[in-house]
Amino acid sequence: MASNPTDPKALILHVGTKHLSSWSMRPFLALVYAGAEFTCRTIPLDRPTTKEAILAVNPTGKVPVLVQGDLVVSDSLAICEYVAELFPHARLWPEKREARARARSISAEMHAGFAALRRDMPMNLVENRPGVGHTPEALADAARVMTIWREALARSGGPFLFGTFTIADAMFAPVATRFQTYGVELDATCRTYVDTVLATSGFERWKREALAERG
Ligand SMILES: N[C@@H](CCC(=O)N[C@@H](CS)C(=O)NCC(=O)O)C(=O)O
Repeated sequence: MASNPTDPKALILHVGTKHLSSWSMRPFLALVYAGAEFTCRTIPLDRPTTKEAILAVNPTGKVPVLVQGDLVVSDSLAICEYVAELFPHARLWPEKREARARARSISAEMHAGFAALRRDMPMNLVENRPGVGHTPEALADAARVMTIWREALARSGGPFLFGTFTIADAMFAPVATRFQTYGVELDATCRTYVDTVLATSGFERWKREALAERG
């Protein structure tokens, strides 16, 4: 739901082109899952005006950025953390301390790593490219992701990594889309998990808006 952007407490999430911006998708999913009212504004990526447009809302020059009055929260994971604090009822981190530590640990690993997977299979929601980008480095990253998923799902019993949807699922959602569009081979557990993430209302809404943006 859109908030009234003139309200000083209104949340405005600035994102990059939706079918391409994997970093932007993550806080969007967290906000939707939390039931937040927010306005989402897209800054088109890869244009001569992109940098200037982003710098007008975020001095780091990156999207996503969440703006609430004079508060500017930059970076996908930091925004997810803020959303978790704003909407504690949504339990965007697991309730149990150990599970929370595990969820934060794999979210940080996702945030800081997997460069080859990002480089060789960049997120693109509107192009199916099975077999493309299957370099040894990217497949090694994919194998590590699947190990993370299998371990978390075995411990929690699913359907999400820590039972219910958490920030960890938001962080890995763009990888789920890549596995689908690039045709990465998955076992039954990972296939079910990918299908679960892609069936969330947050992802469906992001994809719908991504397609609408393309016209
Ligand atoms: N670590 C940042 C990465 C953000 C990022 O790289 N965003 C890209 C779009 S997905 C961006 O702003 N690109 C525009 C640019 O660098 O000019 C995060 O987690 O939010």
